[in-house]
Amino acid sequence: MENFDKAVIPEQSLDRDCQTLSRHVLQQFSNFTTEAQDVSSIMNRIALAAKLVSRRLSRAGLMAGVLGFTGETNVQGESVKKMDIYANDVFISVFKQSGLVCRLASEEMEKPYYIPENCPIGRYTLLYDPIDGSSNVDINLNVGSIFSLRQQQGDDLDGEAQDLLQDGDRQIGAGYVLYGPSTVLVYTLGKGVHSFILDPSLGEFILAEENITIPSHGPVYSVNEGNYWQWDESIREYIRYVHRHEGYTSRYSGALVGDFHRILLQGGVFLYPGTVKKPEGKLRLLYESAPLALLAEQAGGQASTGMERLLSVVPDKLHQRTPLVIGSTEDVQLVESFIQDWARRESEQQALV
Ligand code: AHM
Ligand code: MG
Repeated sequence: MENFDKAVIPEQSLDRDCQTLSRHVLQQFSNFTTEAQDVSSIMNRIALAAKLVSRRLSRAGLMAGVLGFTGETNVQGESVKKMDIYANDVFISVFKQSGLVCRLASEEMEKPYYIPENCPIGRYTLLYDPIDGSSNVDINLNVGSIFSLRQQQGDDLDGEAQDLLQDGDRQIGAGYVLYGPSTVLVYTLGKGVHSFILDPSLGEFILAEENITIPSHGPVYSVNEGNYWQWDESIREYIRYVHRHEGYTSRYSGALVGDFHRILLQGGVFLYPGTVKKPEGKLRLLYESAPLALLAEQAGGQASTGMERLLSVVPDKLHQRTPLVIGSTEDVQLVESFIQDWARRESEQQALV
């Protein structure tokens, strides 16, 4: 008979159970500095916002006023969902009176939201997409939130937030929350990529996997093929290539966070190229593509516009869009080779005219 008195608790699982997000964030810093404490507090607030959004999503179909559109259009010209507004406001409210961030910039707001009471001390700006993939909300499929943390530079007295118009290497940290069967938070502070799962019984994000690496190649290609008719010939050539070769499989959920998460864990490539209607693609650089690009690189993968490294792109405006090719190194490079070969052939032909 088993001796229950001497039950051995494996050390690894005890340690894992205790590894909360805030402890993990502090461990990313070598000293217990003000910066370490601030960033840890910011991550805690993001985690709180994620819990509030997760709770509302889990009961969305049971509550009035959660699903559907507000009837408004945002600065991007897109129809706004009630969940977009709720989640946008949640991020604002968790950072009010925090003394942590002075500005919040999001997909849902034309200009950054200033928190004047934080401004004398808040040295950071949070950029975020409160609900990514919001077309999935009403049908109970996965959605996400994306965030990016930058150091504020200068006083921004004119309220134009010009200092945000810099390349993606300026990000101090980035991550996303995936609201799926479980709620997962993935983040980087430039020292690897780590994932946490929300344990609803504890109300805590608990470490699931440290130092995640993207396989150098994967079978998945993730793209909205309904846009085929609007793509450049280079992208069509790439899609014909994967159709004609064994070993590829298509997965596209309509929510970037979910599609990226699959690729982070299993390898492959996600692309949202330019289209006839949207030559710069659909995805926004500062709070969608650049944070995921930082995660991709930190996990050993790549992110590109097709023509250049995504993290090197300097935007002209807050809501700038860029084409995005992201995921496993070999797969991103294959897509790039189609785009760049086509561009080279085009310019050679032009030179002949
Ligand atoms: P959103 O943040 O307004 O929801 O838009 C971004 C989403 C991405 O999550 C997703 O990859 C893409 O838009 C889907 O767009 P499409 O329906 O054109 O394929
Ligand atoms: Mg989005």
